[in-house]
Amino acid sequence: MTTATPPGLFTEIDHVAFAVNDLEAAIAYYRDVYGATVDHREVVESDGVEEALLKVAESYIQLLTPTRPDSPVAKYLEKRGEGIHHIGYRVADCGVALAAVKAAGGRVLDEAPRPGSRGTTVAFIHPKTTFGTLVELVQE
Ligand code: CMX
Ligand code: CO
Repeated sequence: MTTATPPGLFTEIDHVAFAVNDLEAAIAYYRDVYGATVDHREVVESDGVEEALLKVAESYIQLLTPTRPDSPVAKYLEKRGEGIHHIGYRVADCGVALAAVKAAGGRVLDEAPRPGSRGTTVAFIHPKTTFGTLVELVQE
């Protein structure tokens, strides 16, 4: 008799996010060197970021730059410099995934799912409880 493996919470990698000082320069670099083009641009005031999403197959590269000094991305650039800021994992239901993280003792940064960019529903998990990487749960 075989035991069915329960389905995982992550359905796909939604995006890999990079903190950059100069959004236009980063967009030009990805276009000129890799031929990657912007699929969507947005200012997310609640997060204090301007972002560009470059589509790669079914996932995105998310280039992020701060719009104000108290933005989480401004703090990141100041402290750690440019680099990978977070990973967005696509999930079928953000509320269900967030509840699973909480049940496992994870330190969540959002008590409930909230709006993200591109019309998504998201929740963040603190990097100190995810082996060092800020995690975003993304429901399309
Ligand atoms: N990745 C990994 N480690 C990070 C980090 C990141 N992105 N940001 C901060 N840290 C580390 C710091 O280096 C620091 O480590 P040490 O204590 O070892 O020095 C620690 O986490 C700081 O933790 P903190 O004081 O609790 O938090 P900060 O004020 O530095 O803020 C964080 C960090 C993750 C809580 C904050 O950035 C946050 O709430 N992020 C969620 C929202 C967000 O990032 N929005 C922008 C993206 C929006 C989008 O994707 O569209
Ligand atoms: Co993101």
